[in-house]
Amino acid sequence: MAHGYPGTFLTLEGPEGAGKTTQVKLLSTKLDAIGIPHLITRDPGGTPLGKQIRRVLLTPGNPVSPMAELLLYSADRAQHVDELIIPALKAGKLVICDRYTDSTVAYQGYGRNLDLELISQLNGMSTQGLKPELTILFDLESEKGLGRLHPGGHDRMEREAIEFHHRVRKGYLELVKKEPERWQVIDASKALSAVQDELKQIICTAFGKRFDLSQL
Ligand code: T5A
Repeated sequence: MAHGYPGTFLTLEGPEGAGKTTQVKLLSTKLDAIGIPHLITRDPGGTPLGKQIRRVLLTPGNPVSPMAELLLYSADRAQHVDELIIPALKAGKLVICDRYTDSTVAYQGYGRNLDLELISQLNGMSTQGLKPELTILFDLESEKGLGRLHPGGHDRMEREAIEFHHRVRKGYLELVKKEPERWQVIDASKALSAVQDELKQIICTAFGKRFDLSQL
Protein backbone atom coordinates (compact mmCIF):
# COMPACT_ATOMS: atom_id res chain seq x y z
CA MET A 1 0.00 0.00 0.00
CA ALA A 2 1.52 3.27 -1.12
CA HIS A 3 0.35 5.17 2.00
CA GLY A 4 2.02 2.72 4.40
CA TYR A 5 -1.05 1.94 6.55
CA PRO A 6 -2.65 -1.51 6.69
CA GLY A 7 -6.05 -0.22 5.47
CA THR A 8 -7.24 0.59 1.97
CA PHE A 9 -8.18 4.04 0.74
CA LEU A 10 -10.72 4.60 -2.04
CA THR A 11 -12.23 7.93 -3.07
CA LEU A 12 -15.33 8.71 -5.12
CA GLU A 13 -15.57 11.81 -7.28
CA GLY A 14 -17.93 13.42 -9.72
CA PRO A 15 -20.00 16.45 -10.62
CA GLU A 16 -23.28 17.38 -8.91
CA GLY A 17 -26.00 14.74 -8.83
CA ALA A 18 -23.82 11.97 -10.24
CA GLY A 19 -25.20 9.50 -7.68
CA LYS A 20 -22.18 8.91 -5.41
CA THR A 21 -24.13 9.27 -2.17
CA THR A 22 -26.85 6.89 -3.33
CA GLN A 23 -24.31 4.30 -4.49
CA VAL A 24 -22.15 4.48 -1.39
CA LYS A 25 -25.17 3.93 0.88
CA LEU A 26 -26.10 0.77 -1.04
CA LEU A 27 -22.50 -0.39 -0.90
CA SER A 28 -22.20 0.25 2.84
CA THR A 29 -25.26 -1.93 3.55
CA LYS A 30 -23.69 -4.72 1.56
CA LEU A 31 -20.26 -4.34 3.23
CA ASP A 32 -21.97 -4.47 6.65
CA ALA A 33 -23.86 -7.61 5.65
CA ILE A 34 -20.70 -9.45 4.63
CA GLY A 35 -18.67 -8.19 7.59
CA ILE A 36 -16.03 -6.08 5.87
CA PRO A 37 -14.54 -3.53 8.32
CA HIS A 38 -15.05 -0.22 6.62
CA LEU A 39 -15.53 3.51 7.04
CA ILE A 40 -17.79 5.47 4.73
CA THR A 41 -17.18 9.16 5.06
CA ARG A 42 -17.36 12.40 3.10
CA ASP A 43 -15.67 15.71 2.32
CA PRO A 44 -16.76 18.24 3.47
CA GLY A 45 -18.43 17.35 6.78
CA GLY A 46 -16.93 14.05 7.94
CA THR A 47 -16.13 15.33 11.46
CA PRO A 48 -17.92 17.60 14.00
CA LEU A 49 -15.65 20.52 12.98
CA GLY A 50 -16.20 19.61 9.33
CA LYS A 51 -19.98 19.77 9.75
CA GLN A 52 -19.67 23.38 10.87
CA ILE A 53 -17.36 24.19 7.96
CA ARG A 54 -19.75 22.42 5.57
CA ARG A 55 -22.61 24.64 6.73
CA VAL A 56 -20.55 27.77 6.10
CA LEU A 57 -19.49 26.54 2.65
CA LEU A 58 -22.83 25.35 1.37
CA THR A 59 -25.38 27.79 2.81
CA PRO A 60 -26.84 29.66 -0.18
CA GLY A 61 -26.15 33.39 -0.14
CA ASN A 62 -23.11 33.16 2.17
CA PRO A 63 -20.44 35.46 0.72
CA VAL A 64 -17.29 33.28 0.49
CA SER A 65 -14.36 34.46 -1.64
CA PRO A 66 -12.66 31.83 -3.87
CA MET A 67 -9.51 31.81 -1.69
CA ALA A 68 -11.52 31.56 1.54
CA GLU A 69 -13.47 28.70 -0.06
CA LEU A 70 -10.25 26.87 -0.94
CA LEU A 71 -8.88 27.29 2.58
CA LEU A 72 -12.14 26.17 4.21
CA TYR A 73 -12.30 22.96 2.12
CA SER A 74 -8.63 22.39 3.02
CA ALA A 75 -9.28 22.99 6.74
CA ASP A 76 -12.18 20.52 6.66
CA ARG A 77 -9.91 17.94 5.02
CA ALA A 78 -7.02 18.46 7.46
CA GLN A 79 -9.33 17.67 10.37
CA HIS A 80 -10.98 14.79 8.52
CA VAL A 81 -7.72 13.07 7.60
CA ASP A 82 -6.29 13.47 11.10
CA GLU A 83 -9.39 12.61 13.14
CA LEU A 84 -11.04 9.92 11.05
CA ILE A 85 -9.29 8.69 7.92
CA ILE A 86 -5.78 7.91 9.19
CA PRO A 87 -7.06 6.16 12.37
CA ALA A 88 -9.37 4.00 10.22
CA LEU A 89 -6.51 3.13 7.86
CA LYS A 90 -4.32 2.28 10.85
CA ALA A 91 -7.11 -0.06 12.02
CA GLY A 92 -6.96 -1.86 8.66
CA LYS A 93 -10.35 -0.68 7.37
CA LEU A 94 -11.56 -0.15 3.84
CA VAL A 95 -12.05 3.62 3.82
CA ILE A 96 -14.38 5.02 1.18
CA CYS A 97 -14.46 8.80 1.02
CA ASP A 98 -17.16 10.62 -0.95
CA ARG A 99 -15.04 13.45 -2.44
CA TYR A 100 -11.43 14.25 -1.53
CA THR A 101 -8.55 16.31 -2.94
CA ASP A 102 -9.62 15.86 -6.58
CA SER A 103 -12.81 17.80 -5.77
CA THR A 104 -10.63 20.73 -4.76
CA VAL A 105 -8.71 20.55 -8.03
CA ALA A 106 -11.91 20.24 -10.09
CA TYR A 107 -14.05 22.83 -8.25
CA GLN A 108 -11.57 25.41 -6.92
CA GLY A 109 -8.92 24.83 -9.60
CA TYR A 110 -10.88 24.35 -12.81
CA GLY A 111 -14.20 25.78 -11.57
CA ARG A 112 -12.88 28.91 -9.81
CA ASN A 113 -9.65 29.19 -11.84
CA LEU A 114 -7.43 29.21 -8.74
CA ASP A 115 -3.78 28.28 -9.21
CA LEU A 116 -3.39 24.51 -9.65
CA GLU A 117 0.12 24.47 -8.17
CA LEU A 118 -1.08 26.25 -5.02
CA ILE A 119 -3.95 23.74 -4.74
CA SER A 120 -1.55 20.86 -5.12
CA GLN A 121 0.59 22.22 -2.27
CA LEU A 122 -2.45 22.78 -0.03
CA ASN A 123 -3.76 19.30 -0.82
CA GLY A 124 -0.41 17.84 0.24
CA MET A 125 -0.43 19.83 3.50
CA SER A 126 -4.05 19.17 4.44
CA THR A 127 -3.75 15.41 3.87
CA GLN A 128 -0.29 14.83 5.41
CA GLY A 129 0.51 13.51 1.92
CA LEU A 130 -2.20 10.81 2.10
CA LYS A 131 -3.29 9.80 -1.41
CA PRO A 132 -6.05 7.41 -2.42
CA GLU A 133 -5.06 4.10 -3.97
CA LEU A 134 -7.99 4.23 -6.34
CA THR A 135 -10.41 6.98 -7.33
CA ILE A 136 -13.68 6.33 -9.12
CA LEU A 137 -15.16 9.11 -11.25
CA PHE A 138 -18.93 9.04 -11.61
CA ASP A 139 -19.01 10.87 -14.89
CA LEU A 140 -22.15 12.67 -15.99
CA GLU A 141 -23.06 15.68 -18.11
CA SER A 142 -23.56 18.70 -15.86
CA GLU A 143 -27.09 19.33 -17.10
CA LYS A 144 -28.13 15.75 -16.36
CA GLY A 145 -26.68 15.80 -12.85
CA LEU A 146 -28.20 19.15 -11.94
CA GLY A 147 -31.49 17.99 -13.44
CA ARG A 148 -31.59 15.18 -10.86
CA LEU A 149 -31.45 17.69 -8.00
CA HIS A 150 -33.98 20.16 -6.65
CA PRO A 151 -34.75 22.75 -9.41
CA GLY A 152 -32.24 25.60 -9.16
CA GLY A 153 -30.01 23.59 -6.78
CA HIS A 154 -30.11 23.32 -2.99
CA ASP A 155 -26.77 24.69 -1.94
CA ARG A 156 -24.30 27.45 -2.74
CA MET A 157 -22.18 25.30 -5.08
CA GLU A 158 -25.09 23.71 -6.94
CA ARG A 159 -26.41 27.22 -7.65
CA GLU A 160 -23.28 28.22 -9.58
CA ALA A 161 -23.67 29.04 -13.29
CA ILE A 162 -23.73 26.13 -15.72
CA GLU A 163 -20.35 27.25 -17.16
CA PHE A 164 -18.82 26.66 -13.73
CA HIS A 165 -20.19 23.10 -13.69
CA HIS A 166 -18.90 22.51 -17.24
CA ARG A 167 -15.40 23.55 -16.12
CA VAL A 168 -15.62 21.19 -13.12
CA ARG A 169 -16.49 18.22 -15.33
CA LYS A 170 -13.71 19.15 -17.77
CA GLY A 171 -11.34 19.31 -14.78
CA TYR A 172 -12.22 15.78 -13.73
CA LEU A 173 -11.67 14.45 -17.24
CA GLU A 174 -8.26 16.17 -17.35
CA LEU A 175 -7.33 14.61 -14.02
CA VAL A 176 -8.18 11.15 -15.37
CA LYS A 177 -5.98 11.81 -18.42
CA LYS A 178 -3.06 12.95 -16.25
CA GLU A 179 -3.09 9.93 -13.91
CA PRO A 180 -5.02 7.12 -15.64
CA GLU A 181 -3.55 4.37 -13.41
CA ARG A 182 -5.28 5.81 -10.31
CA TRP A 183 -8.73 6.36 -11.88
CA GLN A 184 -11.66 4.24 -12.99
CA VAL A 185 -14.55 5.96 -14.74
CA ILE A 186 -18.19 4.91 -14.46
CA ASP A 187 -20.84 6.24 -16.82
CA ALA A 188 -23.19 7.63 -14.17
CA SER A 189 -26.02 8.22 -16.65
CA LYS A 190 -26.81 4.50 -16.55
CA ALA A 191 -29.56 3.03 -14.38
CA LEU A 192 -28.90 2.89 -10.65
CA SER A 193 -28.52 -0.91 -10.59
CA ALA A 194 -26.09 -0.92 -13.54
CA VAL A 195 -23.94 1.71 -11.81
CA GLN A 196 -23.99 -0.32 -8.57
CA ASP A 197 -22.91 -3.49 -10.44
CA GLU A 198 -20.03 -1.64 -12.09
CA LEU A 199 -18.95 -0.09 -8.79
CA LYS A 200 -18.88 -3.50 -7.08
CA GLN A 201 -16.95 -5.02 -9.96
CA ILE A 202 -14.29 -2.30 -9.83
CA ILE A 203 -13.91 -2.69 -6.06
CA CYS A 204 -13.71 -6.48 -6.24
CA THR A 205 -11.08 -6.34 -8.96
CA ALA A 206 -9.01 -3.75 -7.12
CA PHE A 207 -9.28 -5.04 -3.55
CA GLY A 208 -10.51 -8.65 -3.76
CA LYS A 209 -7.11 -9.95 -2.64
CA ARG A 210 -7.11 -7.84 0.55
CA PHE A 211 -10.73 -8.42 1.66
CA ASP A 212 -13.06 -11.36 1.06
CA LEU A 213 -15.42 -9.60 -1.34
CA SER A 214 -16.75 -12.77 -2.98
CA GLN A 215 -20.27 -12.12 -1.59
CA LEU A 216 -20.39 -8.42 -2.51
N1 T5A B 1 -16.65 20.70 -3.09
C1 T5A B 1 -16.30 19.62 -2.33
C2 T5A B 1 -15.70 21.62 -3.50
O1 T5A B 1 -16.03 22.60 -4.17
N2 T5A B 1 -14.40 21.42 -3.16
C3 T5A B 1 -14.00 20.36 -2.38
O2 T5A B 1 -12.80 20.23 -2.07
C4 T5A B 1 -15.00 19.43 -1.95
C5 T5A B 1 -14.61 18.25 -1.10
C6 T5A B 1 -20.32 19.22 -1.53
C7 T5A B 1 -20.09 20.37 -2.46
O3 T5A B 1 -18.81 20.90 -2.23
C8 T5A B 1 -18.07 20.92 -3.42
C9 T5A B 1 -18.68 19.87 -4.29
C10 T5A B 1 -20.13 19.96 -3.92
O4 T5A B 1 -20.72 21.01 -4.65
P1 T5A B 1 -22.31 17.60 -1.32
O5 T5A B 1 -23.74 17.77 -0.94
O6 T5A B 1 -21.47 16.74 -0.45
O7 T5A B 1 -21.66 19.03 -1.41
O8 T5A B 1 -22.23 17.30 -2.86
P2 T5A B 1 -22.34 16.04 -3.72
O9 T5A B 1 -21.31 15.05 -3.34
O10 T5A B 1 -22.26 16.56 -5.12
O11 T5A B 1 -23.76 15.47 -3.43
P3 T5A B 1 -24.93 15.38 -4.45
O12 T5A B 1 -26.08 14.87 -3.65
O13 T5A B 1 -25.13 16.64 -5.19
O14 T5A B 1 -24.46 14.34 -5.53
P4 T5A B 1 -24.33 12.79 -5.48
O15 T5A B 1 -24.03 12.32 -4.12
O16 T5A B 1 -23.37 12.41 -6.53
O17 T5A B 1 -25.77 12.31 -5.93
P5 T5A B 1 -26.93 11.57 -5.11
O18 T5A B 1 -26.58 10.17 -4.86
O19 T5A B 1 -27.34 12.41 -3.97
O20 T5A B 1 -28.05 11.56 -6.24
C11 T5A B 1 -28.68 12.75 -6.65
C12 T5A B 1 -30.12 12.41 -7.14
O21 T5A B 1 -30.02 11.58 -8.31
C13 T5A B 1 -30.71 10.35 -8.11
C14 T5A B 1 -30.82 10.15 -6.59
O22 T5A B 1 -31.93 9.38 -6.26
C15 T5A B 1 -30.96 11.60 -6.13
O23 T5A B 1 -32.28 12.02 -6.23
N3 T5A B 1 -29.90 9.31 -8.77
C16 T5A B 1 -30.18 8.81 -9.97
N4 T5A B 1 -31.18 9.06 -10.85
C17 T5A B 1 -31.16 8.36 -12.03
N5 T5A B 1 -30.20 7.43 -12.35
C18 T5A B 1 -29.20 7.15 -11.49
N6 T5A B 1 -28.26 6.26 -11.83
C19 T5A B 1 -29.16 7.87 -10.25
N7 T5A B 1 -28.31 7.84 -9.20
C20 T5A B 1 -28.77 8.73 -8.30
